[in-house]
Amino acid sequence: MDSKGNKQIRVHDFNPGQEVFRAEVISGLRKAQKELPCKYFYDEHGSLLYERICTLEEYYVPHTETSIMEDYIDEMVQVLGPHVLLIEYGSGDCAKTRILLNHLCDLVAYVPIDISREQLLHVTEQLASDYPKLEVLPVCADYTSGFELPVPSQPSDHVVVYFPGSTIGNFEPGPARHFLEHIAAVCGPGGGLLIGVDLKKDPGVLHHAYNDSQGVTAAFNLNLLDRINRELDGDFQLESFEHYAFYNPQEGRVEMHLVSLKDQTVHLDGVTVPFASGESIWTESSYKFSLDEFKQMAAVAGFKVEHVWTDEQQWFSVQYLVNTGGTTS
Ligand code: AVJ
Repeated sequence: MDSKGNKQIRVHDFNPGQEVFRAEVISGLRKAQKELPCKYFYDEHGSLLYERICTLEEYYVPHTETSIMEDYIDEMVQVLGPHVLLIEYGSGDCAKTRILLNHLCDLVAYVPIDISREQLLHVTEQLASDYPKLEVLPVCADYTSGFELPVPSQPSDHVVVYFPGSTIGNFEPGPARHFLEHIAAVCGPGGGLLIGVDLKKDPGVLHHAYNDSQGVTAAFNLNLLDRINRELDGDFQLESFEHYAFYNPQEGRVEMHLVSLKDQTVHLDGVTVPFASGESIWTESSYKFSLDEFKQMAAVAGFKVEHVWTDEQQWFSVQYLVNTGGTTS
């Protein structure tokens, strides 16, 4: 407790830091197909823009996933079992997590992991006041690299990792499998993964979801260049780049790019990056799965699909996978 009687929040900090950001930006911009890691979208401003995307009707992911959670929460609680230690990868604003927190009454502790320190602190404060009895152990980390999990004060029956939003779709297929293997190790035998998985659907629906009429997704994409300008002393002219997103049916993914509108040279931190007119920086992939494709990938990582919940249109799925205790790869 501090002098005002507030609980002190201790964040376990494994944030990659500016050096790693700089190195990843420079190496990405030196590739033949220029690219930037999508995890860097989520600075303070980017996290706010992402929250705005999540309120758009066209971006069907959050409202579809939330309604699946609300419709089937009783079944989910049954399937997850008692005395769970809940770990969330990429907790963000924790909107969907609250549905779980409200219904998993004998939860042992909740470990939100996020790359955005500001948001993590803010959310932890809110949870502390809304769920005074719940032990919340925040971890600031890039969960694609290693970090240590905090130890809760009570023992748990098993670990459940929560990974909503179809963030798994932001990984390329190989890394996605490895990431699932890593989660299987974190869960241990008897543990499970509650995961949001976006499904293949009409490309027109996908197109509107990533090209919203208010331009919020475009602003979200362009904020990455603005962040590089601010944090790495870059001189990207934002008006000389354009948001471009499309569904690639061959690869089963939505790709987001930033296209250079002219021949130009950009500088950052002493590095010069040339752009030809029409050349793009690939900033995000968002893979869409069939239920069968996902089941196969999960199996290779050592998970068995225990339960699948979907919406009526079969646009999105929430799935509970259990660790079968040994990978088949
Ligand atoms: C929800 C983080 C997976 O790929 O759909 C939203 C983020 N990008 N609009 C997705 C995103 C563009 C996103 N994730």
